[in-house]
Amino acid sequence: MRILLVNPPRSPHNAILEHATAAALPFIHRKLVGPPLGLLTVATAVRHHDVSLLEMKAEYDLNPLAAEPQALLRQHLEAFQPDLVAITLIASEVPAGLDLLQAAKRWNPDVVTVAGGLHVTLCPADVDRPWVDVLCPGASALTFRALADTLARGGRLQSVPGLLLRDDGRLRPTAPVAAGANPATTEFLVPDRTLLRKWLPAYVVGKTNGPGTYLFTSLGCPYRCSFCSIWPQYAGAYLQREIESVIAELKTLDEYIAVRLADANSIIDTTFIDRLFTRIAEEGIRKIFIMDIRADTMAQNPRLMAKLAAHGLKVVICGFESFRQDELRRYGKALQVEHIAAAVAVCAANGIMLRGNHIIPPDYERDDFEALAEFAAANPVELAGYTLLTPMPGTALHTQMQDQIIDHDLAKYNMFNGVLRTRLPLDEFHARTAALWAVRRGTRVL
Ligand code: B12
Ligand code: SF4
Repeated sequence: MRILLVNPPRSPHNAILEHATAAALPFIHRKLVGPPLGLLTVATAVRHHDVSLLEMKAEYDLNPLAAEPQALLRQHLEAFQPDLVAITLIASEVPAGLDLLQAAKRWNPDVVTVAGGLHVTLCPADVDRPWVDVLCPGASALTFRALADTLARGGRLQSVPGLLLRDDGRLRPTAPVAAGANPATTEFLVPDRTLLRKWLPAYVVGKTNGPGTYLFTSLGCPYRCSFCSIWPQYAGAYLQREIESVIAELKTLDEYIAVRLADANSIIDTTFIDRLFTRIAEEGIRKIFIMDIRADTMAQNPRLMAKLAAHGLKVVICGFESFRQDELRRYGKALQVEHIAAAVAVCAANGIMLRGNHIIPPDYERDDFEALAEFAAANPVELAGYTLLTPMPGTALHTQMQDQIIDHDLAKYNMFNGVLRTRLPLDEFHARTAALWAVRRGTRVL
């Protein structure tokens, strides 16, 4: 089987960026690119076939001279002549991804088109198009292997569990996958990073002088924030890897200088992470680590944070979400506002760069923007982010706010576009959010 795996381009829609002043522009990330860990895991599962990766985020998003995505795909189709084209989809990349699968089908109607990833797991109906032959929801690398192997030997896909198959114009499920499969332990596959060699320079993080990569130590999250897609993706489960499996993977990452733990939450089990970093030290593994850590976890575990910093933790990404307790409650975010200031202090004390993200709800008025700007200036971090409360399809928030959605174009569901009815005029709402991006390190450059 010749299998082409496609990481689609980022959605170009960014209303915050469009409304930004020159002072805020440099801080709003537009071309943030990282290795597609899910697709690389899928690649490992089918490594015994002939596999090619088209990484459009590196190939297209970062290259102003690149051909348009459809033309790029066409070049790859001609050069590689795949039998199967598979794509990974998050919400905002669904429209572009569907167009690419349609182009593949037009190029050769015999090509089998497959969609997988987060959005396929949460909302398969959104991907139901006549030119999409198969959906692979869930952590489906091994399902995809069974699919490819079955096609290769001329078998019937109806015999492969875990698929949604187009049959007589409709998507029909095959048998469910066996219960108890665990993609973090028994079914863990080391992502095939060799497919990324060509794009390594695209993955240089910040001012480091080498590429970075991602690695997960856990999947899912035990918390239940209403706006979050991650716990619905794993049906509420939290799956942790084994420490020695993480160490073994880290030992394969010689060409990478930085490692971002792609966990929803890098620290749920403090004992696990403490032991992991003891082992990292014992093995002499030296990396710049980037981790997503909750503010309360940092506030309550200053000694652990100091230990992680001593062994390479340099950047923490943290969802502050709100500076108001009632808003946190509204989002189902089990966090105390005072933990934010404490987390800022813990990071400052340990030389850790903190990226804190605030969520802007649609009912914010001028006073609310002003109050948030004051809070952000009083709690300085290396880079503060301000994204819009977005009812991602498949989340509890989407169900709660359905009647307030004014824009259903999935390409805008990347947290940078207002899709809910706002109190302020939408242009002003975007402009005020954009202006907040200039509030950093305690300085207001408004
Ligand atoms: C790393 C990461 C990134 C990286 C790069 C990701 C990439 N693929 O290029 C960076 C930092 C660049 C990034 C950017 C963005 N991200 Co992001 N990101 C993540 C993060 C932290 C981890 C993803 C991951 O690697 N998971 C581990 C892998 C193994 O899982 P997986 O990808 O789901 O793949 C498995 C299955 O889904 C399935 N699968 C996946 N693809 C396919 C394809 C086929 C064919 C098959 C068969 C199976 C299959 O099998 C895989 C193996 O089990 C998640 C949050 C999280 N912890 O999950 C957010 C997350 C995916 N990102 C999100 C968002 C919104 C974005 C941005 C739009 C943010 C922004 N405003 O700029 C951008 C745009 C996307 C981009 N790529 O540039 C949201 C998506 C929400 C949604 N419902 O769409 C998430 C869930 C974060 C959140 N808090 O909500 N992101
Ligand atoms: S926002 Fe963070 S803490 Fe809340 S459910 Fe999602 S990953 Fe977990």
